Amino acid sequence: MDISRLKGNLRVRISKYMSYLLRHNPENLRMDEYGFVSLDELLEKIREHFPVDRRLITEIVRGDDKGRFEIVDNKIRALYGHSIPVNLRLEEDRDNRVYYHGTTPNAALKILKEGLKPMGRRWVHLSPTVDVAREVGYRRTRRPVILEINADAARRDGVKFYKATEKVYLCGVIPPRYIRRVEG
Ligand code: HQG
Repeated sequence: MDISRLKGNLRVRISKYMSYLLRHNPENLRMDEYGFVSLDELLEKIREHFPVDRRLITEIVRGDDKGRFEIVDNKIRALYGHSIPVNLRLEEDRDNRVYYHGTTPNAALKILKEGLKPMGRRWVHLSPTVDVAREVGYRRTRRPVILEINADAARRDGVKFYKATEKVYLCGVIPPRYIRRVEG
């Protein structure tokens, strides 16, 4: 990846680089089947590009507004967003009766016809509230469309939803019959 193109302050750029390595391309890092790499190896790799120490990495992880990463023992992984195959072993969520998905008007039209698909990632990403979905949508458009997923009905038909973080839930393909437009 072209590190010089990463935008934001130092912490944001480091976080984006971590997301790149842990979600999409670990390069020479050894990653286990659950998506974890050694924190020391990651640190060494980030140091090739940024002046960091272990404390800064743990601060970035702890202070992350979306809980993007998880540190367990001396290992670190991304909790969502992967395009590479990993077995996250997340807990199934049976509490939320609906989820939301914020997207562009164009994508929303397609989704209502074909269903929600993971596209470039391993899983479809859903939000627990309209507000969170709106934030996700704002990444791509000034006028996000918010779709509601009827999780109760989908679960009855065998669909499973997994909690990645407080703000991100993951699932496989969602057929259009469980999806309706609620805003935008
Ligand atoms: C769309 C960020 C056409 C889908 C965010 C989305 C999130 C379809 C795009 C997390 C489609 C995929 C994930 C279909 C889905 N036809 N378009 N059938 N099905 N789409 O980035 O959910 O900051 O892979 O609506 O905040 O936008 O990186 O998914 O627009 O939490 O931590 O295809 O990534 O978090 O885009 O975002 P993405 P997403 P981070």
